[in-house]
Amino acid sequence: MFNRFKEKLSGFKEALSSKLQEKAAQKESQAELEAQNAEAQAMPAPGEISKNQDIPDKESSSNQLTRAEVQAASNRSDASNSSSNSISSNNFAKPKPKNRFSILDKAKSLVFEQEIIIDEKDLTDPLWALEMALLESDVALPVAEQIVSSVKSELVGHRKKIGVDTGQLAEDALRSALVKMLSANRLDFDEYIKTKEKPVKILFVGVNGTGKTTSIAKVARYLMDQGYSVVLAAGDTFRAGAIEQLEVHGERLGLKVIKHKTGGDPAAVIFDSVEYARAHNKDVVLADTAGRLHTNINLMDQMRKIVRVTKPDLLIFVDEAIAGNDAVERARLFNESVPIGGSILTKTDADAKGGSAISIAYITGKPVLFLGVGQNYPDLVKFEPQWLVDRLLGEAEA
Ligand SMILES: Nc1nc2c(ncn2[C@@H]2O[C@H](COP(=O)(O)OP(=O)(O)O)[C@@H](O)[C@H]2O)c(=O)[nH]1
Ligand SMILES: [Mg+2]
Repeated sequence: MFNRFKEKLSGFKEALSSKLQEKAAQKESQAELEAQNAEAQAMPAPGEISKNQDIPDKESSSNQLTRAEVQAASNRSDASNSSSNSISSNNFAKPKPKNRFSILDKAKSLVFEQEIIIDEKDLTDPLWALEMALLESDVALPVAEQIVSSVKSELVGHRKKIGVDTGQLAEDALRSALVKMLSANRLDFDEYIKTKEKPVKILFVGVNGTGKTTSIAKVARYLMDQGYSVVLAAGDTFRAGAIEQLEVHGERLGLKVIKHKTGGDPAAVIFDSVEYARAHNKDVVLADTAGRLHTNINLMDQMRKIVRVTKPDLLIFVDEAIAGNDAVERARLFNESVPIGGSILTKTDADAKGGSAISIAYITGKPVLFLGVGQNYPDLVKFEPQWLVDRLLGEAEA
């Protein structure tokens, strides 16, 4: 699940990491320079050393010891290379204190503890990498832009300890941007069903083969598990075999399926189903419809008529996550044609990119209600931003 999405995001993490490392390195060498300057100022000039020699100073005596050692080393190198003589004696003229490295190490560790402040300039490359990763993962353009701007405002001005993991920083910013994005349009399906006058009429629409009929069976099972009674309406009268397919599910689930003949009027089937539900005190009617392409004017007109006549309480658009941007575009067009109340994205289990799951609610302005994650009845997950983001960012297995 979403393997390509995770792969693509590594570019963003790496770009941010290398930018901040560069910045930290600059700060480190600056601190090193400052430490050296401070040390040079603190060191007495060679002439002053002899003047001050009568002052018993632990540090300067240790310095002298060092000089003796350096002299010995220098003599040894003189023997093998006479040209280095002047250099060695030059070095000798500017003795280094024994604790030089500890000062430097201290300076470095202070830098390590120090913070760098992330500014907009640091983010140009990483955010470009992020936008590319999102677009390549089939996230719709306006959605990718929104995420990038949200990540940017999260990171700009952020104070980061130099020693703190940059990958985590990148991930946290993205996580919060995604959760924010996915939380924008929510509808609690359970609460909706609970409070709605019965029977609740739910109509499923979408293109062919995306998983409408399977999703109806899954939602039926989901509702039955909560104690609701359900009737199925075989509103796909268009395709031979569609009625039988729903009947098989009805049999397995022990549910009444209301059907007419193939080629019959779908609105009439749904109307009868609602009548049946009323007469038998059933809680929910789940109505199937024929798959239709958003480009087929006749079928889209037929769908509008079904909606006009049957007046569903909730119209659910079903599409497959693996269709990526196509699914999002279809959702947009269906939503313009009929008032969809939410979506179900199926085949998320087979989706490597995650783009449609991220984009669809934002583009339609309507919530994702469920994700299909397999072919069996329990393979239906109530949509939760956190659940999805955990899987998109690879912190939870599918
Ligand atoms: N892997 C997977 N397959 C699914 C999922 N939902 C539906 N399918 C399969 O998709 C195919 C088409 O489903 P169907 O319900 O007939 O689509 P419809 O034409 O829209 O009614 C079937 O083989 C289903 O088993 C899902 O969430 N995951
Ligand atoms: Mg079907």
